[in-house]
Amino acid sequence: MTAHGWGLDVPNEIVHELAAATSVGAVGHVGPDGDALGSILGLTLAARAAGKQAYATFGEPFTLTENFDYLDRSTLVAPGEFPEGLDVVVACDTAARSRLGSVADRAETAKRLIVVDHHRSNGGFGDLEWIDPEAAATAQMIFHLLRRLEWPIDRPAATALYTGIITDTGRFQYSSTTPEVHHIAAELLAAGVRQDLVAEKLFEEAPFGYYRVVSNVMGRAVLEAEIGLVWSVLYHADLEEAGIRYEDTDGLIDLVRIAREAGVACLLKERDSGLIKGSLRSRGRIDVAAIAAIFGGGGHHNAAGFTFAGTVDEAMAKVRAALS
Ligand SMILES: [Mn+2]
Repeated sequence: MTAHGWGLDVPNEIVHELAAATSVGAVGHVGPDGDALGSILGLTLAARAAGKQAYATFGEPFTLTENFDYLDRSTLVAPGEFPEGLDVVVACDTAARSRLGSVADRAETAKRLIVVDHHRSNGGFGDLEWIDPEAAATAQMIFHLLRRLEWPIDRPAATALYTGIITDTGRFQYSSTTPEVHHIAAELLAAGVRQDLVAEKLFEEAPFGYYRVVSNVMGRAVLEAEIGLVWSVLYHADLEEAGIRYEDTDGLIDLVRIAREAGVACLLKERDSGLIKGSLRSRGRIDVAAIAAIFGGGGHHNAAGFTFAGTVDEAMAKVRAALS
């Protein structure tokens, strides 16, 4: 096997710090996706089962879509209730300190802050770091870490880790889906994950108002075939009209990006704060993390994001300039 032979590359120091800890925290990035949430819950549920005090959180806004209702969130606390001075806090799936949002200061009161992440752009912001861009999901790294620790991975923890893997691999579709990923998924299923229920909740359920939002966003999509770009915009008014929340729109980019004529897809989302959140996807030739970096954002080669203070036209002008 390569360096990715079944978790042999977990740094020993990180294993030792967690094994010795009495209290363990895990924090994910703001607006957590399945991987951030699955990683912090998987780690803390296993820590609690191993006899540790365990707390998970993420920065404000402290809200989650109902699609995650099937997850055991008994270790999850609001950012204001996340204890200070924990023995170890692990920042999961978080590419930069700023992505911790309102929980960053509290996380840093830990005796040891450990960063576990698979974003190539992660420059490290902890006392100890394990950054592996080859990992398909941070949850995959947490799985290896738990195996090394010999902490129990019961059904709730396995379900959380499975959630991270299935979301970050696009349901086992992306090139990051190695034989090892399937091997881990098999172990998680053996631990009792109900993959049929997970898939139904994550991918086959949305509020009815989502139909209108899809209709609006897909209806205003623009193809710029000469530069291989397809893009659209979600306006804040779309959400108000449909009566759904921003958190319910994570899957929109997967619809915008299907145009055969485009190698790159961009979805801009207007936030009520006046900022624009941009999501970028690539079919592989173009590194969209490099485009996101122009805006101060980051991510992966094929999937990246950024926040922009300006107008839709200004943001698209920068994306076009990067592509031309
Ligand atoms: Mn991830």
